[in-house]
Amino acid sequence: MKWKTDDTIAAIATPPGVGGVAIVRLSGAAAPAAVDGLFRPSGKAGLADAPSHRMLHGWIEHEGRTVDEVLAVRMKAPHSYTREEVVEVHCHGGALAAHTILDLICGSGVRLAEAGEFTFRAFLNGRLDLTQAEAVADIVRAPSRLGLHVSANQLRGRLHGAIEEIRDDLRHLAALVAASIDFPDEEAVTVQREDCLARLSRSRERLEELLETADRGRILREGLAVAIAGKPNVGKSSLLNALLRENRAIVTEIPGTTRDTVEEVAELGGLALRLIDTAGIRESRDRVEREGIARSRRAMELADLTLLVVDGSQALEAEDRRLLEAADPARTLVTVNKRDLMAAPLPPWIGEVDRFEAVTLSALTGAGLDGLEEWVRHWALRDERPVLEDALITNLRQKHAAARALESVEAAHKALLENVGEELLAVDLSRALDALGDIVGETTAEDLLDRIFEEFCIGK
Ligand SMILES: Nc1nc2c(ncn2[C@@H]2O[C@H](COP(=O)(O)OP(=O)(O)OP(=O)(O)O)[C@@H](O)[C@H]2O)c(=O)[nH]1
Ligand SMILES: [Mg+2]
Repeated sequence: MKWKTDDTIAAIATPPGVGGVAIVRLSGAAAPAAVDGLFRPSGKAGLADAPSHRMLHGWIEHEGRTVDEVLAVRMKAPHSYTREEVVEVHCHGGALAAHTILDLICGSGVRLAEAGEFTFRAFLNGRLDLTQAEAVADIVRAPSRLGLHVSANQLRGRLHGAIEEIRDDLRHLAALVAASIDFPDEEAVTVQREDCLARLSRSRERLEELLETADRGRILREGLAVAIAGKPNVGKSSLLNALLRENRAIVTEIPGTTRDTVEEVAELGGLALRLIDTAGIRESRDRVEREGIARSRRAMELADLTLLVVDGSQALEAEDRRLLEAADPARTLVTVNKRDLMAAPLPPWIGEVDRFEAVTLSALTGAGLDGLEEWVRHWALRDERPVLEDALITNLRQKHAAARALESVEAAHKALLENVGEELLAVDLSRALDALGDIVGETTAEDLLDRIFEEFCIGK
């Protein structure tokens, strides 16, 4: 591990800029003494004698000069975020007071914390598992109300708890298998075969359920990437503007107006949407336009969902048809635009696109926009309730590890059914347990841990 963990670290925990309060945070055995060296409490006790979690009022002084009026609080080990001695100094906001205090503290044998180092210590000292540490970073960056909700649940240990339940079953099995190998006469696995099969089935089902949540978990955490694509002049940029309720992208009656992709975030009922308006797709000789079109195609490939916009007041053209043929119905919504110009509620060609779900609307008047929004929200969340209250897999790291665990549980199940012997069963179980250990951070490789904690901000 790249970080030393037996020293005391300090950082400013609040964001830079002018504000009411800034917080300098320290963690490690030397924290109370380091602050006491500068702190003149207005009461009797300094931090060394202070009860845990009690705010003390006083002044930070250095060489006879007053630096700031502050509140200082000590959180005694192990009742702190890192489980170490933690001290926070709440001083006035703005850059100077906090920086001066941090400077003075670091002069007294304390070093500056790296990004994520407090949370890393919390993880190392067993205060948080890896899923909870990831949730801390996600809460700081949550793009939407639902994203925050999902991450807060994860911090409370929803995913951790779900993984631990599966591990308990598998550990129990692994112990039985080990006993059977050591004491073959007692035939522990044979005697308890039904129970073993039941535990493996339960673990498999639970892992399958968890893996099913992975895409929605990620979408809630990061937001849903939505490409708005189609041939030129069908109203893609108008739709972006309508969804944003703001004139963000240029709209004109000239086909080929949008040259480059335009990305903006909108919030839809608590869900973050990353909307990507794209250049209209057609054959073109213009070099700039061709590059724009290549970007449009890439945006469609990378998006979770594509709104394939078609002009409902016109016949389908070869360009529309090509796009429809290439689109994946599972993640494409045919968005029939310019409803205000249509003679009938549906365009005459609607039967030709019945592989897809479709909505009709007018980006110009806003009619039908709510129907589109409702559809998108439902597509992303399906039945919102159970999803939001459940344990969710929220990132690729967790998803890959869960998939590995499932594979090994399935192999173990097969091994038991086919009576291939306890040794092979033991291998499968130990692989499954390792994969689950990776999710919670017990068996995770050091360089991976380094990378995860590097993504945190300073002071967290
Ligand atoms: N009547 C009507 N006109 C619309 C509607 N949506 C867009 N338009 C008009 O269609 C023209 C093209 O709109 P844009 O939003 O620029 O179309 P686009 O698909 O982004 O076009 P490119 O960027 O060239 O690919 C403009 O004149 C819009 O005002 C609609 O729902 N009804
Ligand atoms: Mg456009």
